Parts: sequence; structure tokens; C-alpha cells
Amino acid sequence: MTKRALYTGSFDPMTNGHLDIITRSSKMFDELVVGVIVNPNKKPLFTQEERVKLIEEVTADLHNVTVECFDGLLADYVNKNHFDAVVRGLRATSDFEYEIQMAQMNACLFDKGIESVFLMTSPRYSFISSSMIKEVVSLNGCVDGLVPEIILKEIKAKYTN
Ligand code: COD
Repeated sequence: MTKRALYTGSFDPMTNGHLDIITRSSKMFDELVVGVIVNPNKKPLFTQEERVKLIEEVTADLHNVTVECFDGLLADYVNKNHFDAVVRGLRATSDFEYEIQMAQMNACLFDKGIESVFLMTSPRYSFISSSMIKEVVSLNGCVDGLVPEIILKEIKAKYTN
């Protein structure tokens, strides 16, 4: 039976930490959907459509990966689309506090059999967050190797316009 997973996040913008989780989890499932969600607690730099387009470009060579965007309750989307798992990445204990709360709440909301799956960050990406990347670029710092090149170009364009 085909195993389908959803990797959710704000991806504002996608970093090489996110890309590493996508690449690794795409090998664990038959299909991986990257789900770009609006996080009402964060004011995005990129629109949902821009984020989807950038992730599509960067993951074009991963043939079982597609990108979608949606609003509302994650569990509703997961149940409606019959995913087998939701993938999340873990960088530090600070992520763990938030992720365990979210996973346990989702366990109450998901249909039977749907699991949250956590992948540990690769050491070389463990310190990367979208917010820190944006802050460094906005102050003209160098983030080469931390975000895909086409995304870096777009972040720079946002701060020069
Ligand atoms: N290395 C590895 N993993 C990483 C890295 C890195 N360098 N950077 C980020 N990650 C992981 C994060 O830990 C996360 O698992 C994922 O990648 C996405 O990260 P972000 O920051 O882009 O996205 P978040 O954490 O802001 O996403 C939160 C959601 C929008 C998914 C969440 O708020 C949600 O599901 N909202 C929908 C509403 C809902 O259902 N709420 C109830 C939840 S119980």
C-alpha cells in the first residue's frame, strides 16, 4: 500500500535545514507532500504562493515530492486527504517542547493510525531557522550554504525593494 506523508511548516522561507528533512523523509515514504501553512502567530516575508513556488523549484529533482498550501486546522487537512503520517523536524529541546504538545494534541484530532514522525536535524543545519536567516540577510550578513541559492536571491530582493 502506498505510504503518504505530509511535511508541514511555515517555510518563510525554506532553508537547507528544511530541505534536508524533505530529502531524507522523501526516501521513507512513497509520496511526500510539503504543506505550506499560514501560521497566524508569524508575519510572513513571502506570500503562500511565493513559498510554494520556491519549494517546487528547489525540490524539482525529488520525484515523489509535491507542494501544496492550505489554511485551517492541520488535522482536518490530514484526515481529509488520508495521509499516513505528518513529518516534523527537531533541532533542539526548545523545538521538542512545542512539538510534543502539538503532536499530542494532533493525536487526539487525527483519524486512527495517522502518526507524527520526527526527524532529528543534521548537525550542520541544527542552528538554522528561517527567522535567523531573514535577520542576517536583512543586515547584509552572509548565509551562503544555509539556504538554497535561488531562495537566497529572493530574500535579498525582498530586503532591497
Ligand atoms: N533542521 C531541521 N528541522 C527544521 C529546521 C532545521 N534547521 N528548521 C526548521 N525545522 C523544522 C521545524 O522544527 C518544523 O518541524 C518544520 O521544520 C517547519 O518549521 P517552520 O518553522 O517552517 O514551521 P512552523 O514550526 O512555524 O509550523 C507550525 C505549523 C504552521 C505547522 C503549525 O502551527 C500548524 O500546524 N498550524 C495549523 C493550525 C493547527 O492545526 N493548529 C493546531 C496544532 S495542534
